[in-house]
Amino acid sequence: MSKSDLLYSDPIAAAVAAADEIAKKTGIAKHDVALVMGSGWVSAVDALGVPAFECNADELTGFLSPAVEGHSGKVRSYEIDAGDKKMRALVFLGRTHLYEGKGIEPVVHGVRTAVKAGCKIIILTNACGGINTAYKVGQPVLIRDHISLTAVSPLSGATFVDLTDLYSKRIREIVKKEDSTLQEGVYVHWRGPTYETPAEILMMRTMGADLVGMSTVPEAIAAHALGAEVLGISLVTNAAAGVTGEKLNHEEVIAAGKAAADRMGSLLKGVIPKLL
Ligand code: 8IG
Repeated sequence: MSKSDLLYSDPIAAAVAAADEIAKKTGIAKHDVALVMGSGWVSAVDALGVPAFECNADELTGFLSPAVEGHSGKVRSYEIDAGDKKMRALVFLGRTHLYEGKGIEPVVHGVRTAVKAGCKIIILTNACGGINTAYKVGQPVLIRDHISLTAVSPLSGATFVDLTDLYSKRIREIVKKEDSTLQEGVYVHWRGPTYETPAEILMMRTMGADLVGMSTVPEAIAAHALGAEVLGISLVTNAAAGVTGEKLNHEEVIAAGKAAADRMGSLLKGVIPKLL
């Protein structure tokens, strides 16, 4: 059986296997918090200092090779000073998306691995389109809730999972204490790889959505189902289709991410020690 067969036949066993490999490679039995760095967020992680460990994600059971520019596909471990104690952060630089067409399992494998590696808190970052016309490009927004327009769940079987506090209110309050200018919004998950039409953006706004992107939602569900607390932060890197009349492009996303990296980095560095 190849390393990715296990991902599809028994995804939880694959996550346990990858978590064991991380513990062996890092020499750290248990990590505390995981961060998934989306497009534009990768350089924000520099604020956490020098990693204690780094490997390519595809050296671990179940991880696919990266597909998108700005997603380098590395797994890192950081030691974080949290007053009198030390925390261990597991960082994924890049993620797998539904639009890659490999199914839902690889999309949620990173967060499942993180929970099995001990992480009780999962921080999901992304770059997204702003539907809410009050948002500016370069603005971070805390995800308060989501709408799944893919309706693809990482879960199967008759276990019914409550999602009323999916994006932990406790953690959102901690983050807002760190930066009182932060707003909250509702994130819509769109499969992609096409962006929306202007008519679809109008539909989403009418439904009560503020942000739109192609990630985060399946990972939040998978992490929550395994008992972790979830924080979602979106960086608005473009106005959604039809909002300004401009066309959308990936270079704009990367540039807005680079411009906001310092602010996002110090936000994460400030927040992480207060989470446990
Ligand atoms: I960055 O406008 C980024 N990701 N669906 N729509 C969708 N995903 C995105 C967008 C956007 N911008």
